[in-house]
Amino acid sequence: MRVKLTHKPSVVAFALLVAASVGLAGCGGGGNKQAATTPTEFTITASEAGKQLRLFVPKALRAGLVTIELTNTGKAFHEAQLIRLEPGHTPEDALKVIAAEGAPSPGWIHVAGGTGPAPPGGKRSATQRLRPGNYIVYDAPFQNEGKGLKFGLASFKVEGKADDSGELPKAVAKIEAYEYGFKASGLTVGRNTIEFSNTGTEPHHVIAVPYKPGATLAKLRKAFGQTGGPEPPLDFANVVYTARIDGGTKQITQLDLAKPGKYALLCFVSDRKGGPPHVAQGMIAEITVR
Ligand SMILES: [Cu+2]
Repeated sequence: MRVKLTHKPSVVAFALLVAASVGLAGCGGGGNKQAATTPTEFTITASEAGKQLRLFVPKALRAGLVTIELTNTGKAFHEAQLIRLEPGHTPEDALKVIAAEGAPSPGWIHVAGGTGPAPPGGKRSATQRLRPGNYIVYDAPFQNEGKGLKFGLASFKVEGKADDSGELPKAVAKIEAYEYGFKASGLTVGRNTIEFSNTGTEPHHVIAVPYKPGATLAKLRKAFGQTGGPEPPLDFANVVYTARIDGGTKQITQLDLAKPGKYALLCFVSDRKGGPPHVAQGMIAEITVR
């Protein structure tokens, strides 16, 4: 497996980030008093300071239906993976778990959606529920690999009581993830608004990658099913993906499919008990986009 979707965060980078954050002005925040059925807007702005990815995130919002809007004002890719931490656990604790990809995941850390990557100057949003708790936003897009960039990190609180009121917007295109596969329908070339649902019990995301000439589902299964196998015949220059969501949750978000043809849908997340990424357990599907 040569394709990695996480960075190994360095303790030094984190220390620098904390030091840099001390000088930050307040970034607004607070609850939104609109009707309970209207998603609360939660705006995240991302850029860079040199090689350091930077996130500007409100300090708090109320629980319930939320639209997370990521605006990339920088020159690199940015994403906003939300992670909920149970009381008594710090962002530093979470970074150690993130660094140990494939190791068992402790019970106090939960992937919680957010957005996949937005290109430089681009936007990405996700509408979903947020339950009360302490969250971090983690920004380490696959597209930035090998560029010497340091991941971005921010934290915020979701306040109030759990709120199940309101409904997610409707989406024509749907992708459902479960152990271990995908069901997809309604995807077309260009910008898709999708309902991404996780009907399993493990965390999942969906990565969509165009086939390279000569690729077949059988070749992909072989390439991803063994370590040190052949390079998967996929066009990773045109990869798009969603944030990771927990079992039993869903969100409305966007997936930009640049060109027509066959795509692989993949999941690189591991089970909470640890082990190989789901793609190595057969979590691959083929779709044809027109
Ligand atoms: Cu998965």
